[in-house]
Amino acid sequence: MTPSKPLVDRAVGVLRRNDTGRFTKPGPCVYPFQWNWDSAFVAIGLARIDPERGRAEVRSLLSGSWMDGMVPHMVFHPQDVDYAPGPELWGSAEYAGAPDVATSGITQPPVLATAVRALHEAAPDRAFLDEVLRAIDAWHRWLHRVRSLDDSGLVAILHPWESADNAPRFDAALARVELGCALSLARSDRRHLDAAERPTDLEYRRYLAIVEQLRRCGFRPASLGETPFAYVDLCFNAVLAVAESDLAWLFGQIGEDGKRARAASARLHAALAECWDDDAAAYRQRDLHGDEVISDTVADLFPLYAGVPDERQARRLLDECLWSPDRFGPSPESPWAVTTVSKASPAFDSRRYWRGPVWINVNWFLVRGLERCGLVAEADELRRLTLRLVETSGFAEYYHPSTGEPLGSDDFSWSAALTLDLMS
Ligand code: 2M8
Repeated sequence: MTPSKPLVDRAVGVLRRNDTGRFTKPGPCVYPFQWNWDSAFVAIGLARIDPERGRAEVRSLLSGSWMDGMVPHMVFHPQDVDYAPGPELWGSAEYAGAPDVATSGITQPPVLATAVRALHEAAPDRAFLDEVLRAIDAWHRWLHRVRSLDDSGLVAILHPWESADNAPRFDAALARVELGCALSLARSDRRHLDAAERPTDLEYRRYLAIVEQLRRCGFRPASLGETPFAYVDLCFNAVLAVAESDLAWLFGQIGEDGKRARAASARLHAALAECWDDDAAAYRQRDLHGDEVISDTVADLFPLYAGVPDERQARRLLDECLWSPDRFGPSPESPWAVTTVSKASPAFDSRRYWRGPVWINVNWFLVRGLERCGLVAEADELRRLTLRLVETSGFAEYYHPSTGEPLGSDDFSWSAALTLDLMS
């Protein structure tokens, strides 16, 4: 593909403007701190234009690592900014093993190893690998140690903020979370964005109630069954499967065999394959306190990203779900894909955050997945559609699937960064 110069320049401009010098803000006003997978996506984009700056992004994220290995979902580098709920929600300084910088007490999908691989492929730097691989390995080990459910290798998320916030697949599990939370419901997002594009106050009260309960056990529950919210998210697990395989590859680059990571990836791969539902042509999700279900959200398709489906399954997943005009794919009335929730689902909402709009990171994962499963022409088609969307509507946080209207934050870093990767 021939890169269109202005789009590249515009994407680079967004990353430069959101660069605080130490880390890249996800968005100019709404998201002024450092988020975990946002920084990984940013580093994937920076690999294409400025690998040295990409390495700095990784370093600053890892400066928030906890002693036990967790890389938190947010790092609150000291700044005077308008953001709530901020560091006081988490009170990380009160907990043994927290870093000097204030952070959240939960994590996010581990895209980081994949970002480090992208940086290394763009500009090999052995010293950098020596510097960061142990910390990433410690994070992955932490996930298996602290978040494993059973021998399957699948891990649980303990908060919707560890994946796609208000996605309908979390509704039933979230509804079981008891309210009665003492924490204040201050929300800076409402000062910048339309309420119809964000989670509701009731969802926020439950998010805070989970944090309040997690704080009581120092964010490390003795048993996952006793936590207010625990969910086997296929997006998170597919990301981990790929990250483990990328980490094994990176260890190979420094002459180590990466055996643990390779085995973990293979185990996750096999466990994800077991989630296939042949009637639905998609994968089943599991709430720890409920039954396995087809959630009708795009996460049901995420094992594709890890190359899990066989040829027949990948074709069916594509035809019956991902590219189906009535489900997640483009249709004459709704030409922008992939929707984050099936259009056939009663929960579908074309404006509200993770409940329907199109997200660039989701499309990026799916392009990689289609390629991994040998559906190269289909990957190209999704890549073209995604680039047309950013060309038409700019680097929004998310997009209305019928009109392409930009929604959420403007000048969104990961939309710009992943555009750079999709164009290369
Ligand atoms: C969103 O999450 C934050 C809370 O962590 C929010 O809702 O305000 C999510 O889209 C999350 O995936 C993302 O990392 C973060 C920053 O872009 O925003």
